[in-house]
Amino acid sequence: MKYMLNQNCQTRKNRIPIEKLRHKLSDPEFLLQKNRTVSKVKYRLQLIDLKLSRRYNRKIIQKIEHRLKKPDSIARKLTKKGCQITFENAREKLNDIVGIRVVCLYSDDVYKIASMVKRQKDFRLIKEKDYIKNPKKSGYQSLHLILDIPLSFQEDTILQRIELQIRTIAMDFWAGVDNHICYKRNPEESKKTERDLKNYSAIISDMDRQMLELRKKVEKI
Ligand code: 0O2
Repeated sequence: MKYMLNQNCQTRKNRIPIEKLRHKLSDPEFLLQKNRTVSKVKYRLQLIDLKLSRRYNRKIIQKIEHRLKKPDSIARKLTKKGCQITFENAREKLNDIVGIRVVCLYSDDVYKIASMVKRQKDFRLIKEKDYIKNPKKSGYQSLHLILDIPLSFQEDTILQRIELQIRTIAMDFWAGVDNHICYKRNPEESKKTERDLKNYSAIISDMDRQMLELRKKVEKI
């Protein structure tokens, strides 16, 4: 998905709503909830890694990282969806204000991790997007799980929406380069780069497949 809006979305019309958004996103209670959600999910992922690493006798999860979406990026996405730039719309319409990413070596590990995440009794799976089986037009590959994570305080439980991206190191490398040089830029500027990246995505997918075959051969020996 490409945006024609400028990178920071700071048109004169948007400046005030973005400033209001920025203010609400820096509210201590909001930040505490988001940080607690990230800690909770990371803790489960670390447990999943322990269990899988013991079962398969090798390290399964290579990297876990997270980010809170920045006000400019939220504004850009809401504008793209045709919504007004408000805190309420950000909470209701966006799944990825909290984004957590898990990176592993092999493509079959992606599904092992996803299956364990889906078995967490208190996590609610909202949507699954398999951009590995069906890569995006850009060539982007990753498995996305949209989840609701419960947070409890006294008698109340609130659900926190997150987007969990699970992918191989190769897919992560591709997405990193795409993010740097192509994603969210004016498509007219980068037609050739887009084509190149799409070709490299196919190469990366082939490389992932070959590495998996190699691992399976070695495991047989
Ligand atoms: P950033 O920088 O991560 O904040 P939806 O409302 O679910 O229909 P959404 O959320 O755009 O629409 O879903 P989608 O298309 O699954 O994309 C979610 C995220 O996946 C993006 O978030 C990117 O992180 C990543 N992504 C999707 N397509 C591409 C791509 O072509 N290249 C790269 N590098 N990453 C991609 P954001 O908010 O766009 O960006």
